[in-house]
Formats: sequence, structure tokens, C-alpha cells
Amino acid sequence: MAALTRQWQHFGLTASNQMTEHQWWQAVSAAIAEQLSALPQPKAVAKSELRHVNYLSMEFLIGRLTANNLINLGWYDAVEKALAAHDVLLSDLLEQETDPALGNGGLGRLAACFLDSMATVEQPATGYGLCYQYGLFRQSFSEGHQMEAPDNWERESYPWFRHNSALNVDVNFGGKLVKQPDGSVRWQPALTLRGEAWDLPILGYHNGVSQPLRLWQATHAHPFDLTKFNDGQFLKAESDGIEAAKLTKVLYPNDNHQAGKRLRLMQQYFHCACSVADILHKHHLAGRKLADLPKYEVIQLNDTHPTIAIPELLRVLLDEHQMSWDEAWAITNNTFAYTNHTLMPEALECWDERLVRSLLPRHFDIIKQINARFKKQVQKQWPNDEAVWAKLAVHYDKQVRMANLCVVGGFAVNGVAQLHSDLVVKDLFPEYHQLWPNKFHNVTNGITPRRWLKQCNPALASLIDKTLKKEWANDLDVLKGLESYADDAKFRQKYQAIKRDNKIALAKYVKNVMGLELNVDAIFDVQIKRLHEYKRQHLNLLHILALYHELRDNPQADRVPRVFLFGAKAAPGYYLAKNIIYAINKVAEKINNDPLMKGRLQVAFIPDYRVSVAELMIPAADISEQISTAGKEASGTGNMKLALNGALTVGTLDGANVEIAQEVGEENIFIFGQTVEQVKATLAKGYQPKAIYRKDKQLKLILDELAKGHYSNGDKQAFDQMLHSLLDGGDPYLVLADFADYCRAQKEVDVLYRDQEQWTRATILNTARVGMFSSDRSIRDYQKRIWQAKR
Ligand code: DL6
Repeated sequence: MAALTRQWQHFGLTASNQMTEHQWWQAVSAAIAEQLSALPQPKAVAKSELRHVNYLSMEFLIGRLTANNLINLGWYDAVEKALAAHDVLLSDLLEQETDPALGNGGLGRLAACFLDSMATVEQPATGYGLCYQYGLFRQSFSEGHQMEAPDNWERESYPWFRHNSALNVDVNFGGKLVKQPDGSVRWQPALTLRGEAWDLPILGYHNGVSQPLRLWQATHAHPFDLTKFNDGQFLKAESDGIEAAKLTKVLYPNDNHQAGKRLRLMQQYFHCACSVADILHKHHLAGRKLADLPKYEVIQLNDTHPTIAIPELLRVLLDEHQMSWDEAWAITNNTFAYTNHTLMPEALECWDERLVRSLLPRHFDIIKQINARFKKQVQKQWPNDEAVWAKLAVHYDKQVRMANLCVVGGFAVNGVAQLHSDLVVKDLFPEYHQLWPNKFHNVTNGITPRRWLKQCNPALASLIDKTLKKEWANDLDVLKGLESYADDAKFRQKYQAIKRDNKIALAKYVKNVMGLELNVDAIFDVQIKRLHEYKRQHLNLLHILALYHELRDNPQADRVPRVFLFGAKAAPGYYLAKNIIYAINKVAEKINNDPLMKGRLQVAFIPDYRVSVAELMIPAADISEQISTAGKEASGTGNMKLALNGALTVGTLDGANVEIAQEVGEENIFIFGQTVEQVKATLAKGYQPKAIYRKDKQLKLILDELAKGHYSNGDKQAFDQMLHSLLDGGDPYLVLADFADYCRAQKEVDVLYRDQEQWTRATILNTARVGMFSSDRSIRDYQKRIWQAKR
């Protein structure tokens, strides 16, 4: 309470009842944050024998922290009660927090789940990222088109931050290399920026552990030039500081795609230089020898975005600690591990050598040395085989290839689901696997049960508590105990009632933000993920149109009412993805306004999909759409969240869907579509989407109507990009090839849904059987296979 009093005094108020709801949220969060420093650290973490994990990621999609922290501390109920005494509702106050949207999608959210799990399983860890002033853009729709606005999440007043100026790091850019008399080179940089460390606390579940997520913010070493100011150049006096601040101004909004921009490489290096300096600083403070770095520290690279950390560590060891190449290389090679999150060629980062050389001349020099030394190794294994070298080189054809640098520069590489890890070895890195078979691993992704069940679905969490009378939130396999309740009619009824309440809550939100009244007795069919061609939201759209046709032509058709719900942002420069959003919105407009469809079919594209919206949509879903082209989705994590909350998956055998199907049983999931092998064979044969279009009358009608302006007030060009991609563009993601089987699977959904007892049984079995998708399990797999493995 004293801490809370300090907060309203800080706002210049004299009593708590003068605070606005927003100030209440800030005051409560800041008061709790203040208590954290007093928490005793458990011995297990403080004196751990485990290597410390430094998780480097350009994205941490943490979502709102206040509720999460209260739950993990076990303080939620007490704080709720204390606030009630002031007539303040904790749930209302939690709505005041703007989502810190410091990530694009799956990769950033995974990083957040992993931090939560590392604190929970007491794996000593620090998360390292950037403190963006603007997170992922805010999305709205204007006449069906996506509009983007900046996401100012007010980091300056975010109550969970702690700043420590003793951790400042200086980072150099540009300039040139100067030859020294002894033949070595010295980097003479052109620009120095300062990194400030802003820490967020990551709390373990009920174990008193708090570990930092350290986010670097750029400023200038001298943000204000007094000489210029005194000379009367008032605006120029501040210009260096303003230039520096640009660096961490905004998150690049690309998911599974590299833009190749200079500022992005600067962000990447700034992130890596600050983090590497911090890791070495802590190592030094602990009185440890540099040569022992890999004994105590691991640097886990979340995709290739932080790859430049590899030459950065080498640079520091070589230039600042005068180590020999072999010594520095051994340390570096045994410290770094790399997670691959995509096979999409457009996301595999390559940087133009001119850009790397001009921004980071010393790093470019080091990369060339790595390349030259590695070439000798490749030559031994594949003498005079230029084709192999062309694939394996780190620097080739004036490009620096970050994924290759990661594989060569680190001791471990992993994919994020079994199928994906197999493809990493088979299709992406077969020769590397031949060279170093033991480097390659699988660690299937996971999700934190604290946020993705306990926090987002409190009614289901409480039913599970009462039923199992056992802690499950840090031991998700305990949910297996629910299997026997699937046959208990009373339990099924309770489970069903919770789902219905969650649908009502989501319907209320939709009414609020979109003015649309949803039919809560319909199947809630949900597709939430970034908008990407390979994720095939347009396949979903084609099925919606097939249903619409069926119901329009035969209003008596025996179909279960459905509400199709979408949540997705498209990268602002990804015009095809934006065209798909537009098409879904225009079709939604037509269907929702068709009186014949009333109570039978609805479509809602919920704007500004983000973590807090996911927390509403996931508990309300009956169907989880996981319909990517097989081989394209590395894992997916939304599939795990939805299954845990009792949605049945309609999915392809892609990413982690394969493992979900194995866990829940084939009778409790709807699998359709071509397998990876079939996709490859179809493409190899010379795929002809137009042949399918001509043959399938229904499909032809649907596509023709879209092209004739049926859904776009006569505008025949409205969906050109989408239609071109599906027909003349060759349908690269096999939407038409999978359409018929997708419709078949959707019919099976109807059949099962009509038998409510069997349906509910299947949904309970989904909740009961997905324990292995806890991110606690993923972290233990990382420990066993990579971080703590004997080498
Ligand atoms: O591993 C997390 C997440 C996977 O679940 C998704 O399947 C995958 O698409 C995503 N990958 C990326 C890659 N972006 N880049 N670079 O976001 O990772």
C-alpha cells in the first residue's frame, strides 16, 4: 500500500480516488514492479550450474504484462481484493494497458513464451532485444482496405521498465580500416551511438524468479551539443540525438520476408553490439576467463536477424583482447546456437556486400576470413566442386548469407517442429548436415500455459483446477487427467457452457468494435495469423464462397450455421496480402447484408489483431484454421493455443500440425490436403491450376463472380492480384489443388458438430492431449539437446 501511495503522490494527487483508470493501471503496475526487487532469488538460479542463456531476438511480442505478472507472482486475487476496497475493478484496469507490440507474429511471440518458460523452469536467462518507440502498426479498415497508423505504445511511461545507466554501451558504425605498422588493421569508425538498457522483468510461475528482458534504446553519446547551442544554432544542437533516436524508432513490419534496408542492418548490429558487450561485461564482473565463455554462456540466435553478433564477438576477441584467430574462433563457435524459423527463400537474409562493408568494414573483413578458412574445409570434402561451394559459401556473388554464417559460426542449428527440422536437413542444408551431422536438432515450439490458458481462459482454468485438484500451469502433461472426463456428461456440459460464455464475450467485443451482432449458436471458425499467401487465407475465403453459393441456391441446405472470424495484419508493402484482406472484407460485407444468410453465415475480419485480441478469440474458437501449403509453415503456435483451448483443427500436414494430430488422435482433428511429398510431386509434374478451374464448376463460378465485380460493386479489377496469383500466376501455394479436399473436411466438421456430445468429447480430448506443446517442454528440450548437452 505504501508503494501505491507513492504512485498517486508521484502523479501530484492527494488521494487515490483522484486517479483516472489509466493512472490506476500505472500506479498498480509500478507499485508491483517496485516490490519485485525485494523478491529473494531462489538458490537454483543464482548459483546455477547451467549455462546462462542469452536469447537474442529482434522481436519480443510480449503482450500486456500486468495481468501476466500478477498471475505468475500468485498475487492476482489479493490485488483484486485490495482494489475492490477502493471500488476499482482489476479487470477494467487491466484493459488500460496498450499491448507492447514489439514483434510481428509467431517468431516474436515464441520469444516471449520462451522467456516466461525459462524463468519458470529456472533456466538462467537474459532476453536481449530492441526498445522500439513504435511497435507493429495499428490496423484499421477503410472501405475494406487495410490502413496503417503508427503504434505509439508510450514506452516513456511504461511502468514495468527499469533503466540502469551503468549498463550503457557505445556502438560504432561506418568509417574505414587503417593498416597498423605490425600489419594488423584498426577500425576507425565514423559514428558512435549509445545504447541504453531498459529492462522488463520476466517472472517465473510461483517460484520467485525474475529475469530481465533487456531492450536497447539508441541515443547519442552527446545528444545535445552545447557549443552549437551557444553559437545560436538551436536546431542543430540537438540533431545528433535526433539522428540516433531514429535507430530504435520503429519495428520493421515484415514477417517471413527480408526488406534489405540499411537502417534494418544498423538496427541488427546495434542490437548485437550492445548485447555482446553486456554479456562480456557480466562475464568479466563474475571474474571469469574469456576462454571459459562457452562454459558459462550460450547465445541463442532467434533466426538470422542477430547473426552479426558472430563476427562482433570475433572482432572484440581479436581486436580488443588480442586473441589469436584459433582461440577467438573456438570461443565463438562454442557459444552460438541458431534457430531456423523459415524455409521461405524470401525470408533467408542476404546482405549486399557494399552495404556490409560501408556500415561495418571490420566485420566484413572478418566475414571474408571466415569464408576463406571455411572454403579450405569444403575443398577437402568436395574437391573442386564449385556447385557445392556456391551453396555453402558465407560470402558469394557479392552477398553475405546470414543463415550460412550461423551454421558455420555456431555449434547447433535447430528447426521448430519435427517436419520442419527434417526439411532443414533434407532441403535447406543437406551438405552442412553431411559435414556436421551432430549440429542439427529439432525442438518443437511451445506456448506458455500461463498466458494461453490460465490468463486468457480463466473459467476453463478454474474448471480444470476444480476437476484435477492439481497444479497444471507449470506441468501441462497433468491435463492428461481430463481424458476420462470426456465421457462424463456433467463435465461436458460445464466445458460447453464455458465455450459458449467465451463466444458471448467475443461477440460483445465484435459488436463494440465492428457493430456486427454475431450468432453465438453458430460454429466460430477462426483463422488468426499474419496475412501471407502461403498461409492461404484465400483458401478459407473460397470455401466461404462455396458455402454462400450452397445456401443461396438452396436455403434449406442442411448446414450448421457458421461465423468465420479472421485476424491478420499484412506487411504494408505486401500488396497481394492486402488484396486478400480487401477481398475477405468485401465478401463479408455482401454476406453479412444478405437477409438470406441471417443466422446461417457471417464473416468478420476483426481489425488490429494483436496479443490482447488473440486472448479473446482463442478461448471462443470452435474451429482452428491451420491451412498452409504443406512444407511452408515452419511450425505455427496459434495451432497449439487454439487446440489447448478446445478448438478442433482443420489443417494440412504442415509444421506442428503433424505433431498435434499425433497427440490428439486422427478422429479429433480434420486433416486435408496434399502432403509435402505430394506438393513436390504436383509442382514437379507441371501444376496447372487453370485445369482445375475449368473442371470444377463450383470453383469456376466462384472465381468468375469475384472477377466480374459481384462483390465489389461492379469493379472488375478489385481482386486482380489475388485472382492473378491463383490462375495465370500459377497458384504457387496450391490453393486450387487443395480446395476440394478442404471442402470435404469442412463438411465433416458439420457432421461432428451436429453431434454435440461427440463434438465436446473431441474438444476436451484436444485440451487434455496437447500438454507436450507447453513451452516449458520446449525449453527442457533446448537444455537437453543444445544448451546443456555434452559436446
Ligand atoms: O517459430 C516461430 C514461428 C513459427 O511458428 C512459424 O511457423 C514461422 O512462420 C515463424 N517464422 C518467422 C520467420 N521470419 N523470419 N525470418 O516468422 O516462426
